[in-house]
Amino acid sequence: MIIRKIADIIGSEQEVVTTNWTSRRMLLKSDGMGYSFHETIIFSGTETLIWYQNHLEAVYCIEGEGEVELIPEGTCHPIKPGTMYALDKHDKHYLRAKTQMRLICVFNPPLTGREVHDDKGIYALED
Ligand code: 9YT
Repeated sequence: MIIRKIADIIGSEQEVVTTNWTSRRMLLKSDGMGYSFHETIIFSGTETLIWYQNHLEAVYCIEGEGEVELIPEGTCHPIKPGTMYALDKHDKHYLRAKTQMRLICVFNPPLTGREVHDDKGIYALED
């Protein structure tokens, strides 16, 4: 069994901080679960271009408000506590945070640890 506490992840190698968000990566590829599991904080007022061409991601909002806009369709979906979205088709989108948002995120294949978006919003596959 693996037991981890968010307080031990914050500020460690398993937290990745960017301009728009911070990602506390609680389970990674090396843990052997077949997925990675993160708590992500999206900073208030930010807009992030995301296009996970190499990963599937499910996102569950537990705090804050924002929206997802699909590209190029322009369809917008409000995100608030209790809403989950799953990027089952490698959907390109903008994630906008009206307030700070706390999201629980699961990635398949699992992240290895230090991934950040490239200029197209993609996480590279590290192997
Ligand atoms: C919702 C989303 O994908 N935000 C970007 C960060 C990502 N969740 C991560 O690496 O934890």
